[in-house]
Amino acid sequence: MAHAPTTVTVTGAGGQIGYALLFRIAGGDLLGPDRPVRLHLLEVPQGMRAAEGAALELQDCAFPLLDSVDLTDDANRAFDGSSVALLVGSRPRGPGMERAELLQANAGIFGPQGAAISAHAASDIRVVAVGNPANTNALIARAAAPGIPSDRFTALTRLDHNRALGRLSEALGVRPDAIRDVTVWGNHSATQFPDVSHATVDGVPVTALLAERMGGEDAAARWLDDVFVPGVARRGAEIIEVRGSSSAASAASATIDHVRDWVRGTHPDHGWTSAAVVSHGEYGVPEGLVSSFPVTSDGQAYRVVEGLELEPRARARIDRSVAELVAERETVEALGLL
Ligand code: NAX
Repeated sequence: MAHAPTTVTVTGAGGQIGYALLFRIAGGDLLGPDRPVRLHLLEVPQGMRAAEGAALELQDCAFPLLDSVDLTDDANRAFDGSSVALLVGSRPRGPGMERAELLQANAGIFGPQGAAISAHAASDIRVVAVGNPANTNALIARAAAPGIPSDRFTALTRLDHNRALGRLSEALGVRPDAIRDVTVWGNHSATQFPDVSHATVDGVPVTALLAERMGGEDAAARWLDDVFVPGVARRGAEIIEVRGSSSAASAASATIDHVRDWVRGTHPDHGWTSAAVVSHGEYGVPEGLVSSFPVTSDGQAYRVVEGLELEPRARARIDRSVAELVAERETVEALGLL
């Protein structure tokens, strides 16, 4: 039997990630080749013309799965009947802007969007915050939607995860999909910790393979500390330096991966992936924070992979990133926004 169209809402649809995302969604990459989609695009008035242009191009693609495109600057309409909400539009950090100002400006976007989701979305709504500061934006949206189960609110760290896979693939000379059980922990920020201590290729630890290729365990450990971890965390800045603007196609692709694996389920043969989800206290991360963890999905919810041993150095790095999330939450609370 043919499926009814699923409503997918994209905020910031006139921006550069939006432009890279919409055509992938309409082409069937997000939900599958048998799932028609109804696109709801939310923009602010300044972004509306760009979003209109994208909508014209969507029509010109004649995608068989694209049921309709609705463009609005009203969040209540944008989230009406929505089953998937991609929260991309956000307030970027302006020159001289303090972190508290940035958090406040974005709370003014993500709070009302959370409330509109709560009031109008479909009962199976799943939300991913892409716009930065993504983890705390997801926390704010969730706080404004108390009636929706907390496991429906997530933030994107899949781009960081994919960046880690790309870098390891290059270093080891294997395909990215041959590497399993890499984890990105913590905040989508410079403090994030991409962790390979449980990662394997064909059952062989990645750390052992790196040692073999780099002439010993010390050299491999130095590469991980000095090149890999900061390189993954700084990749966004590197893209800006080289490309002249921030990651767009890779961010859109990671957003597709995040939702596709959530909705269709992760494959046991491929191990886990990384996503920022609401903590229930796993690995000592304070309850309620939206922090990145190793996760799998059964097609319903992302669940944290529990019981992994953490070396003291990994523990310290995770604690540092989580402390940053705690500080962001405290700032938002102090501003009376939670
Ligand atoms: P752009 O500035 O190209 O697009 C943002 C769009 O959002 C604009 O068209 C703007 O009009 C719209 N917008 C602003 N406020 C809005 C609101 N209240 N409702 C609806 N739309 C609104 O930015 P782009 O490069 O697309 O990046 C979007 C966000 O993704 C930024 O916050 C960026 O920092 C973040 N990123 C997050 C990543 C992640 O891994 N979590 C990686 C890529 C990216 O840096």
